[in-house]
Amino acid sequence: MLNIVIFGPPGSGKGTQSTKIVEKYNLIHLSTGDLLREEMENETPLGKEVRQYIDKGLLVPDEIVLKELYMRTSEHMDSPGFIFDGFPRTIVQAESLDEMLRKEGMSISLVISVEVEEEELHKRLMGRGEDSGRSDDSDDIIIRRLEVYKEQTLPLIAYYKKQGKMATINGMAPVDQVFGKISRAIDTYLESHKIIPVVE
Ligand code: B4P
Repeated sequence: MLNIVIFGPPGSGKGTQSTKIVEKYNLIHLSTGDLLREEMENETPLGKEVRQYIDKGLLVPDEIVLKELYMRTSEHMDSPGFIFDGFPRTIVQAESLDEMLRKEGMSISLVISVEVEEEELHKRLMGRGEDSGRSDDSDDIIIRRLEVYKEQTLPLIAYYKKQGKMATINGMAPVDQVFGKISRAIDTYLESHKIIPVVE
């Protein structure tokens, strides 16, 4: 199995690149952001609860995200692998993911960290806000999300570096160029572990 975590600050292009990775490597895409937004759009009780956090630029509590993620992961255990997009975002989430995979005889293969300068992140998210109308893509909320990223999510870099799983990619380039670099990192991993990707 090929299990990839795509990691980076808000607006670094995790969702954009995940779509391309899924197409090329035939993985199951699990975006906690998309799952939570789906609940919000459907106005479920869970959706109403998570909106309070997302609209303030805060992380949704670990127990909610973990429950949602486990449910979706368990539906696809026979797949060639997963791309975890925007998850984990805290050390608790990372430890729980490792534990969940371990119980299934699996582990994280590779963590792709996409690095983008803060000014560019702000510009991209403001641009997306204009097109998508996403409630968390407004000026002050973007600033809060970037602060939350630094406080709660950045420590994961050390966590995964210690495991020797981190590939750092410069995300300050057009989408296809960033994808080229990500593909090379994944292909290098596959070659060195003698894994043949499942392509349909
Ligand atoms: P997410 O849905 O994960 O969204 P994101 O981090 O804002 O965006 P992403 O990095 O995927 O950027 P994208 O490709 O769209 O999280 C939203 C919220 O959900 C969080 O703030 C949190 O509240 C909650 N949440 C989610 N997961 C959670 C968890 N695990 N725990 C707790 N809470 C959680 O790209 C952004 C824009 O840039 C787009 O407009 C795109 O077109 C553009 N772009 C992308 N790549 C580009 C490039 N190379 N050049 C120029 N523009 C580019």
